[in-house]
Amino acid sequence: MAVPTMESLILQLHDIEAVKFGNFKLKSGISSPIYIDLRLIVSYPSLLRQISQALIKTLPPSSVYQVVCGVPYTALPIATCISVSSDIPMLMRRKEVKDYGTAKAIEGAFEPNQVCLIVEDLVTSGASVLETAAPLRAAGLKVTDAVVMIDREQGGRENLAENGITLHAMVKLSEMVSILKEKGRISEETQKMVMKFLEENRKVSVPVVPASEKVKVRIAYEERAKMAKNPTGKRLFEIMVQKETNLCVAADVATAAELLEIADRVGPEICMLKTHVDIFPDFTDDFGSKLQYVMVDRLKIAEKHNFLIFEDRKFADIGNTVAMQYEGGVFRILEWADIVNAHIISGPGVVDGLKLKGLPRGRGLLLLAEMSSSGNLAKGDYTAAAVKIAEDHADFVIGFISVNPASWPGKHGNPSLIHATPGVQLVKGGDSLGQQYNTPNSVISERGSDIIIVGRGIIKAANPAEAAREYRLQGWDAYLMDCK
Ligand code: S5P
Repeated sequence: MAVPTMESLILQLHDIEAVKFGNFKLKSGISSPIYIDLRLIVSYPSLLRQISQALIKTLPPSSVYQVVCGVPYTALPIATCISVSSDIPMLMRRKEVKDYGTAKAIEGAFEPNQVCLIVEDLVTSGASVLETAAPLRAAGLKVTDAVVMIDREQGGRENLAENGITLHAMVKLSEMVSILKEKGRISEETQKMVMKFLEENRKVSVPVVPASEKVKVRIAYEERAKMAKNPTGKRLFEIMVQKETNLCVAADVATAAELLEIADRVGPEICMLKTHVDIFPDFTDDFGSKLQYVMVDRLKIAEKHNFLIFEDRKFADIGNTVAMQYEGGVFRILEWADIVNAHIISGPGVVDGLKLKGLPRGRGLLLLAEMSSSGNLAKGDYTAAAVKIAEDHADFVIGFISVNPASWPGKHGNPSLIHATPGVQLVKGGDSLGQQYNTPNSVISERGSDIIIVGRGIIKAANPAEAAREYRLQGWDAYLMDCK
């Protein structure tokens, strides 16, 4: 079957009202004289088929790719058509990763290092293509090219190129508008309005953050290392700079042996390893001697890779009790954890109690100022109280567990204090027990945090070391972008 002409495709899109002219409010809040809704094409199978053929023809003949993946949702049927007609297998990226079932971000069969072509309907900033490329790359696939029906010419091509992806567009928005004008579908006035709109909105940055929400330019971590009053807080900033990482892995694995293994594998990528030692069956009284052995070994791994150990104990009792819990019991946390954390529900005494034991050893404390789980109560005045307690104990408190520090009054707050944020995966989503996930870029850039804490996104990945590397690169890039 002959490949349809561009002109005929555009006229058909106009016929079915997938392209409309008027005054439309876009998701970003701006008003646009043109609105494109390509979801409609599923109702016109012949047009869908023609578009898929035209997209394949858009690629240079030398293109080599072993799999295709559509950006959910609009491009899924287009990718399916390309896959079926060219006999090239398809992959699907889950838009939201749930924690039940296999919890995979990518569905389908593939081999590492295979080249995956991304298919998209419309590119504005390129953010959604990048959101699909990230989990594909984390799974070991190579993403070098994206093919798209319409390029809105608003910076997507450049943003993608910066991330190693060449954009191939079937048609540019300006070309499409001029064809519609030539064919008498729109007036010259409308054409001018659209062109003016395009000119005025030439560059949409990635990610699309409303200017009013954007956090101020950051103070570099090396500067903040100098400001830190606590030696562990200072060291943490220094390690982040030396290793170019703001990644903390939450090593919530089943046994101490697995913890040691994962620590060694992800060690080069992280500034901090977060543990929950009370998960491990070998960390009971019965396993006292073994515990000691594991502790010694673990410290060796931490030294080898230069990261800090953060036991996520979430102390919450009165000062006297937490001091005993910190030092004693089976776990003897004070002996080996550089950093612990505490809820402030019991008031500032919890910090006094932990400080009594921790400060002489040069340890540091993070306060839970916000939480990532849905329906949690750590907000408003509670968060403000955590900030006040931290300021009052800046010799021992090194920072916060926070979720959206950019929304706090005073935004980043005291730059000597660090923000670490859990609930991070490569795609937004949640688990079946209330956990809520944001992407590394959103956490660092939009939410103004310093450290991404990633658990299952890394430890459940087929290759945790590679996944850790991907998270590290994304977290670090987001930080560098904000420093500019
Ligand atoms: O609010 C919080 C605070 C913490 S420390 N929400 C959290 O999820 N955490 C911890 O971060 C949680 O205990 C777990 O160890 C990790 C998140 O793991 P993931 O598998 O959901 O990434």
